[in-house]
Amino acid sequence: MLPLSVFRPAGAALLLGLTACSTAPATEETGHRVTYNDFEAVDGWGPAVPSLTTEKAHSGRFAVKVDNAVEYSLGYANLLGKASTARMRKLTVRGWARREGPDGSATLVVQVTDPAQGNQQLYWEPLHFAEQVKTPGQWEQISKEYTLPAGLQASHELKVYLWRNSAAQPAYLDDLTITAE
Ligand SMILES: [Ca+2]
Repeated sequence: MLPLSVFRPAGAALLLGLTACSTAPATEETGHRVTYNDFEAVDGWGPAVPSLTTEKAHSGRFAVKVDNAVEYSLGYANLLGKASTARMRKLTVRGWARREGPDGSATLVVQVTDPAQGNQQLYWEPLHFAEQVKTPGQWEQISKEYTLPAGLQASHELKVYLWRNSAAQPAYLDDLTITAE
């Protein structure tokens, strides 16, 4: 047996590791980060954001919400060439989501359009809350990989946002991270 003192540094390192993991996504972040938003620094900047709310938040005070009055949340929208210098083949979206009732139709949308062609839709893929947000009234981690189609160009636009869809009760999103490979 090794003397106990040998184990102390390892034990300390393990504790640090556990502390770090408690706030990190459960799944390892791969690729490079395109963007992150905890919605804490949005209030008061630029035009009013109807989806910004302090009703519920996973981090800090703010999250975004969709409900009967707000169809789409504040989202990420950027040309692919600005979102990433490398060609994106796969996107991973991670975040924390919450729905207030049994209706799980609220949807996190990943979309690519062509602004030069009247925003023609080139890609559209949903993450239905019903698939991953199992318990109403609780924050749950969501995560999905999106394989983008071949042929997308730097001038095409990536959009990621929360859509009410037909949800009868409010749905919330916070701490959104988008990574690309
Ligand atoms: Ca927040």
